[in-house]
Amino acid sequence: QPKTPSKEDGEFRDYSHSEIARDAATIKNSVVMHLAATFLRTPSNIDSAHAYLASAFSVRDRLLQRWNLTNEYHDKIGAKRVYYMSLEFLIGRTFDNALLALQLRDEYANVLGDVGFRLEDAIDEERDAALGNGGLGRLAACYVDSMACSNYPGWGYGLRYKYGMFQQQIINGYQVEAPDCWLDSPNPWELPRPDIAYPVKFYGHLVRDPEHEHRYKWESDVVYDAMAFDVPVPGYGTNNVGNIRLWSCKTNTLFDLNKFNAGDYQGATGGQVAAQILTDVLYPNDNTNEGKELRLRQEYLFCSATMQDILARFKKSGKPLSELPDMAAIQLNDTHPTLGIPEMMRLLLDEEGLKWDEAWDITTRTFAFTNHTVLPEAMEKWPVPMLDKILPRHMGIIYDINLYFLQSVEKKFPGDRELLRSISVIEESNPQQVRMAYLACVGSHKVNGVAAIHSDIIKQTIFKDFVRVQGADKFINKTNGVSPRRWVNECNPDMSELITEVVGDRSWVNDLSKIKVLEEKVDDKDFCKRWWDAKQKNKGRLAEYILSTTGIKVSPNALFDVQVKRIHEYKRQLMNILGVVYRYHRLKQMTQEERDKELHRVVIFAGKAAAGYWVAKQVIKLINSVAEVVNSDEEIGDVLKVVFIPDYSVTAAEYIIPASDISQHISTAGTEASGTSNMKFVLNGGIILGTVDGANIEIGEEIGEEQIFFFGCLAHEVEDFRHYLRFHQPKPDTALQTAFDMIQRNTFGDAHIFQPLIDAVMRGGDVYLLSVDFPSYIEAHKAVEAAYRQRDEWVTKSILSVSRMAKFSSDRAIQEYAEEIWNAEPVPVRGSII
Ligand code: 7GP
Repeated sequence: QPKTPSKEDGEFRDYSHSEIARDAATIKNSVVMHLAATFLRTPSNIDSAHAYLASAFSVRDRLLQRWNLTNEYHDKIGAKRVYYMSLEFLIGRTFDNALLALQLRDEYANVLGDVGFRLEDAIDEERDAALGNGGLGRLAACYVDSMACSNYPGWGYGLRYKYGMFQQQIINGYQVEAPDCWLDSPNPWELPRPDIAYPVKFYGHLVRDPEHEHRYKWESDVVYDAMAFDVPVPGYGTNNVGNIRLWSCKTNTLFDLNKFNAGDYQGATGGQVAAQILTDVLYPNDNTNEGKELRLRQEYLFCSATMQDILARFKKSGKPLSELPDMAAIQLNDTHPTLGIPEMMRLLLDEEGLKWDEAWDITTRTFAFTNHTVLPEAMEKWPVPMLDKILPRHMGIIYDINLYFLQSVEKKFPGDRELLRSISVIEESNPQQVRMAYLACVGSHKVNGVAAIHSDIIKQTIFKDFVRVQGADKFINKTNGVSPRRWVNECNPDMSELITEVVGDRSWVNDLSKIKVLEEKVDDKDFCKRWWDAKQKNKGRLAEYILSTTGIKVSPNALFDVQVKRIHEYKRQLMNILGVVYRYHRLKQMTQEERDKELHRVVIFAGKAAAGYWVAKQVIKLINSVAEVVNSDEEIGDVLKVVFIPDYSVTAAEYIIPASDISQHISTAGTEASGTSNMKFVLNGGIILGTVDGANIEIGEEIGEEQIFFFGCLAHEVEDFRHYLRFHQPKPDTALQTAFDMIQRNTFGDAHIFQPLIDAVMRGGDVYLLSVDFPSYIEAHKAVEAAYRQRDEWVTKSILSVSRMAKFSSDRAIQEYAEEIWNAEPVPVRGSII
């Protein structure tokens, strides 16, 4: 009688037996085998693209073996699974990450060397998986990375967009969007799973079950098949491999042979086209909501396939549905996957035949929800008529959820009609709208913000009434984090070597608290010099990247001043470039002798603007116009350079972030929920110039305020300033006025183009408070400059900062989620593979 394996019984199978050998000869054989059998090439007939592909496929074999073992193990011991649902996963490249995780980088470098290629060139052949816009999507990628590395049985769920984040070209200073055809070449990092597919219905009508109050049959002819693609997530230094399951719309069954036979060729493929478009494109909106019908259908396809998959996996365990919350935790990455809640209800009521209360209890104990923004323009709302037409059953369920919820509110606060109106999931506008954040909140047992200040703000604003009704305990904070694997170890090899030397080994990569010991090195002159040199080398690497992408030559000896993120009014790239204009003005007023004494500076921008976000696109044009004039001004030379690096991406960030001396995180206080690049910059030895906003605040608390340059008004002051500016003209200080004047004198080309940007400040109520914060912004820059001139102290700041950044590892964040929200435990796959 074979015994049933249990959690305690970790050794029930020795996984090391089936490990593919890791010796040089075996690896070489596998690369050569893939060259021949997967790509029809021989070692004497390859280019670096095939050198990359063959080695990537070989690495993938090793990863997939562990993928299988991990999932088999978790199934067998009945581990509780965590599902991170996100419409965005901004993964970037995988090859180098996988090599490091498997600790096979040197081995593959040698094999490639044998056939005449450099590993670095092979790595450069990989296209980014850019299935996300910005912070929210990259956070999801860091979180699945941490789940794998910390051995949580966690999966990501998302959509496999055929076209990811658009490619940004800069033409004549303007952003021009081109499609990101990232799947044009073979993608080693995804596995098509045609065996795993679920039907997803749209439209149609409902037939009520006369026997059961809450049971309906939903009939519709519009049914699409969502098919799974699995993306393995390498766990660093562990046997565990995570997974991101991405859905793609299957089209082959939709070919209409009858129409084809009748000669209607377009009609024959019409159904396929309609289905395909569902998972064709990522909506390029960051912190905005467009309310498009196609987007709603994407969201539902995603949610329905995911819920069906989760339930199917759970049902294999043979346990009763009431135990689902003990076996699965579902985290909603903002409101985009909120339809998962009514979809889970539909499956439990209509398909499984559960009673409402039972289904609702299971659902709310399984779901939790993360909010990522307080910007009103980002709040998802769907018109009731649209939802009712596309998803009639879900509209009915949402009405019922709301009805029972409002009844419970009425019981607690009898007669408070204003409260019922403001807390209702349905907004009484014309047409009525479903407030998705409210639905997500009602259907979840925990709601969290992403930095301390942000979690406080949501309790005082959008969820204020919910705190009253449901209690403050439901609303918690989970400060964001970033993966030390990608954002230090992979992107900054030289600094990583130094850290490893001080720690004694590379264990800090999975336990960032170990970097604390760096602090002891601040008085070690030799170490400080090597720290500085590592930064200089990174700056040299970025200078080359800038030259190759923009043609602009910059000196690594200048101060590198970086702002890279989505272009958005609240992030205030406009304030940055106006500061540059003012600096340019000052430099022009000086004599050559005075100028020679100035600190040389390279101001670096990168970031994409949503295709329909006109103001943001004008800001890009202004930056490029200023850059053109400043960079070609011979009087100015190397004293000031301005660079806009096109097509910002995860890979570009991996070059840019390790090379910054200072980086700017200058959102109007209270608007940036957290920010995550701020954490990456500091972890790479850069210093922050920022507002008292988002995670900047907690970074300051951790590293000490001497290590960070804060400026600007505080979040609690913003409302009063805005109120004042609604009725009064802003009073720009001389610096800001000077910048405006320079632009208006056509210094950077036709001033008309830029007038709307000035008007937004001077006539549009200055919503983002540029006129308020500009004077302290300029002062903060002066303080940065003075500090940078004291090289020793600067290096001390840099080392101290890094040593105190342990909190901002995504491993810490994931552990908190697991303990306080998911009630999930790490389940390391035993054996001795590594
Ligand atoms: C972003 C926030 O703007 C950023 O502050 C935060 O660090 C990041 O999420 C991760 O939590 N939000 C988005 O990217 C976004 O699109 C709207 O939010 C749903």
